[in-house]
Amino acid sequence: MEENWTTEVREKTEKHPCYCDTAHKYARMHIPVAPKCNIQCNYCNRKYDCLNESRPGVTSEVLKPQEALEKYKLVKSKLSNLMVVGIAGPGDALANFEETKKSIELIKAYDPDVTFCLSTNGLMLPEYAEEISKMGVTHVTVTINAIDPKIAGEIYSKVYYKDKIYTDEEAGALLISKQLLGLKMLQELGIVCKVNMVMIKGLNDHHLEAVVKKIKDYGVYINNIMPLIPAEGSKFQNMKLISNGELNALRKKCSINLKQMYHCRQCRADAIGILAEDVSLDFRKGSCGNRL
Ligand code: CLF
Ligand code: SF4
Repeated sequence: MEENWTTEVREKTEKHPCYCDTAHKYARMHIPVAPKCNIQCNYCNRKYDCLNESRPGVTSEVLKPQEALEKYKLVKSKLSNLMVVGIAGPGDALANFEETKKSIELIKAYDPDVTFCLSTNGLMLPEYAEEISKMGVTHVTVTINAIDPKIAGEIYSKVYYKDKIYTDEEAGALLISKQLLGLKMLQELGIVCKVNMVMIKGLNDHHLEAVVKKIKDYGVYINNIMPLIPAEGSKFQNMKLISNGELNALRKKCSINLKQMYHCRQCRADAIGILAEDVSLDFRKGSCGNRL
């Protein structure tokens, strides 16, 4: 809820290119420090040395926290409009909590004013919400694709939680309960929340409106419905595509309940720059800053 935000959080939101549709001139930098994941989404295929694909889960490299700091210093020296450091994989930010925490601490010590943004499937949010708030994270994205455990069970094949593996509906129910509790905690902590959703034809496309209605009560600030990218090698690689018309019709319907994001670029885990132009190529190993 916006009434829980501090002035600083409010100002940072106005300069966050994913949370504010008039902030497109500001840049974000993803630091790919989180390779592991604690669930298996059927649409996911992570690639760690991928140069030519642009979608979530791919990166040309995985960085250690110290390397992320060095890269941050370089990017900051070249991009005066850099406002946000995001951790968006290539796995899950909270399934790699030590690396996420260390990276934020190092960058925060170097640049206390930068906005920290995390993206997570939400499984570990109840465990870490308070700590990430103390670390200075002000913006968190949770990807929620269903609130019906049966539908969720068809989207996630496995959930790994506290040394146990959950599958099917049980996996779906566990993940949903953690996501909703996590959202509630974030809201109470004054963290700005975005919920991303992957729209999957024939699976959750008719269910997402109900998801949006549900999360509205959890103080979510903005909703980002994205079309499934059927990644090669993933279980959903042959799924039918959602058309732009279908996507925008759903967004329009959902906008009655929640502010919608229309400018997502479904970016890589190492994306850098303004949303309209990923310049991460300029900062990849062996080419750092060459084109700038
Ligand atoms: Fe990165 Fe995500 Fe933060 Fe933005 S991306 S962690 S909220 S700083 Fe943005 Fe990229 Fe869309 Fe994500 S355009 S995929 S919504
Ligand atoms: Fe892949 Fe993200 Fe799903 Fe993990 S949460 S399996 S990284 S899409």
